[in-house]
Amino acid sequence: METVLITGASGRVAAWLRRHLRGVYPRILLSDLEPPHDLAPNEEFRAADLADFDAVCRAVAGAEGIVHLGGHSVEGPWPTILKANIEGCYHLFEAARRHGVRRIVFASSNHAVGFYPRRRRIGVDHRVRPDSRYGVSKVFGEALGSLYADKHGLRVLSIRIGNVAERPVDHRRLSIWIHPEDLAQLVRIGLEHPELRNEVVFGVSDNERGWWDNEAARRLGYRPRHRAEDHAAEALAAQRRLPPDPVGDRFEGGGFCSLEFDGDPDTIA
Ligand code: 15L
Repeated sequence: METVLITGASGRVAAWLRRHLRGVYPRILLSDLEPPHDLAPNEEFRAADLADFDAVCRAVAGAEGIVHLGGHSVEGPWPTILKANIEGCYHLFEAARRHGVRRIVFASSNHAVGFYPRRRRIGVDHRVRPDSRYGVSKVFGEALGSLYADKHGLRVLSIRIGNVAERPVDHRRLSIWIHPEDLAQLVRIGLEHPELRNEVVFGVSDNERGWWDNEAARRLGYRPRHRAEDHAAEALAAQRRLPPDPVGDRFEGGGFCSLEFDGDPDTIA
């Protein structure tokens, strides 16, 4: 693969990915509303608002693979989620189809399944349980990936990312954390694996306290190099400084579950 487009290129996750993918792909296209401040010689910035289909087409032109990190990255009001994550994701897949892009790696999220209780171990075949409008938009993106793979032959990897950071920052993150280097490994699988058609995997490091069966990723060759448990003492100390969250502490999605919550947590089996 010669030319890869990264959307959401000025964000935190993109900055780590660009670092870990340096030297892997000869030409990197970067799109976002504003340029990152540190363009490398093989990187080209293309400004694009995901809500603007023509701008997305211009950003996509010439790419063979796309890493779609763009959009709104936390819970937000419906108009924001609708524009950035629903319409924006559709624009991205449709622009990719029209421009002959071969592969898309979609940054899905653990919030597609955030309402599973923490004691349950789940795999990618369990039904979705979004914990927010944001989580619903990630389910939508995975569904688009499935449609474009089956109908148009695009190769798609949806990565349900836990929490990307250099270290896990609290108790919940000891289960869902992914080191940027491990995320880069999954992204490369999405862009390069010869047998990939359409898969959903969990974006998580080798975490002893993990909740997810990541067999789908293992089958594609994923071998995470980082372990949350190596940082357990710091993460648990940080957790002790946080206030309790009676709803969020029961479910995988944490604080996304307790936002606006007025249901009955005891009935969520
Ligand atoms: C996500 O999907 C968000 O993009 C990120 O900001 C974190 O909140 C993460 O989930 C998480 O669950 O920790």
